[in-house]
Amino acid sequence: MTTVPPVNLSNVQGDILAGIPKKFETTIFFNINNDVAAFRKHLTQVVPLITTTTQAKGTRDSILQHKQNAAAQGVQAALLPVVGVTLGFSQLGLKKIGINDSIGDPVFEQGQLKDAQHLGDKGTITNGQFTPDWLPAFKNGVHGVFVIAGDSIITIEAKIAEIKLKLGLTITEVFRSTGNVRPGPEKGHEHFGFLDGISNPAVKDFDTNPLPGQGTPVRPGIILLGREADPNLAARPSWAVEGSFLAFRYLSQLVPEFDQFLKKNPIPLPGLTPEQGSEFLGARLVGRWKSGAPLDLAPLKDDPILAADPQRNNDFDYSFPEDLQTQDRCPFAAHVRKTNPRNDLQNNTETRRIIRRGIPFGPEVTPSEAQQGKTTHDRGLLFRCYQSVLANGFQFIQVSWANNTGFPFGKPADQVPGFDPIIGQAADPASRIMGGTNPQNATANLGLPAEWVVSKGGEYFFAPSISALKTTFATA
Ligand code: N7H
Repeated sequence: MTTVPPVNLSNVQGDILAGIPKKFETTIFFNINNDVAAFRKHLTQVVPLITTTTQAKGTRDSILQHKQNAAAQGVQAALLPVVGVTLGFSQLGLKKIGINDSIGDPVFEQGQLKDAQHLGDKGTITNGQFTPDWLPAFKNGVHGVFVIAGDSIITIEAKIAEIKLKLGLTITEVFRSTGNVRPGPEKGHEHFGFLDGISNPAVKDFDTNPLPGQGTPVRPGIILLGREADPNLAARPSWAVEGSFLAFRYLSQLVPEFDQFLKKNPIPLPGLTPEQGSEFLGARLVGRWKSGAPLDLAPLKDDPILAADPQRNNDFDYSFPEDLQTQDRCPFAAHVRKTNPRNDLQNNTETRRIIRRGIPFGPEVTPSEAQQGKTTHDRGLLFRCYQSVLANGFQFIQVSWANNTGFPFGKPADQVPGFDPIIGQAADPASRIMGGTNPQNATANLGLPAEWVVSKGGEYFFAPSISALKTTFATA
């Protein structure tokens, strides 16, 4: 048996395992122009700008230290200027560069456009050909993506200018989108209002101190190609080792419409005001309260102190004695239960784990949108996640879990779990239902009249290791 070396953290891009600290983030999609040799030559100068895991972890540690110093002096910590860069290529990009050997992932190789219908994205069929309702940039295909994250737009723009100066006329920017952490008390919350970024798996060789609820760290090959437990280890070319697949999705969110739905359908529990019933319905759809407190630990009432405690806010697995067969605490189809069913699946879910990054985009809901219950400004989530096998990670979670009304399986026959109410996509919108939203009437189904998260496109990218960028992608 061959032994696979441990992960070299200076070789893996920083966004994958550590995440780059950010208040703002700009995603730039680009095409490589015809002089590919010039692109590869100029890329040599860009590689040193790509953030490694060691650097991203170092930045996180410095920020923590800086905050602790400020707290010790009783002052508010000023924002440290930080910026980090991630680079990925689509299959079209690999082809353009002239990298023709298979990377061992058919889903990546076909690209997201061909996967759109299978994912459940909406579109039209003309002469048997499906065209999704996507932004043009994603329908035409892009070669690569830069994600530039940092403390401010100014720092980010300066880094973009530096990258563009080095690449000169060898690329054309096709599309960009800038996201930001939401203001004030909404910091860290996505646009529906729920705290995000709480649960990601710990990864062996990187997370030496997993938090309660992260469980046994996943083996690195679940996220990184060519490392321990990569299911397609044998199929990987040497340049793919320590890279990861980045699934990007531009997801618009219909926030005023979502809020109206909650308002119209409060859960009628005795003692709850209509407002509290609506808030409870929101929590039942997501599986966490807006504060982040999980329903499995706080089933009837929000618990902001629990929500703010990283030692407790992820420490649950749906295995209270009554949990696996009832929806008393958390509906089977709640978003977080669908996308990480924890103990609902008796067999190990290690291969289904993904590392989520991403950031909200678009303005806050305006008073007139809120009043009319209608979106007039585009807002949502620039979603991305990392995994070593797309068919096990993002694609599987979306298609086989979120879109699948029967999942999680093995529940009481009279209680169909239903769609994931946040990201589930149905070919027939009339069939969108979710069970168990009312804990006192578990067999009742709630109709979900709309998909409040709308895919406007995306692409599958490969984020290579630093050494592969230097030796295979760039040329001196
Ligand atoms: Fe989800 N939301 O606000 O409702 N997600 N998500 N997601 N999501 C999570 O646990 C949300 C999307 C996962 O380990 C939280 O960090 C929204 C896609 C997974 O318990 C919240 C959108 C996919 C988890 C949201 C969106 C996933 C998760 C709780 C789109 C994959 C971890 C915070 C606009 C296909 C589950 C947290 C676990 C958590 C929301 C997209 C997957 C609040 C609004 C596309 C695996």
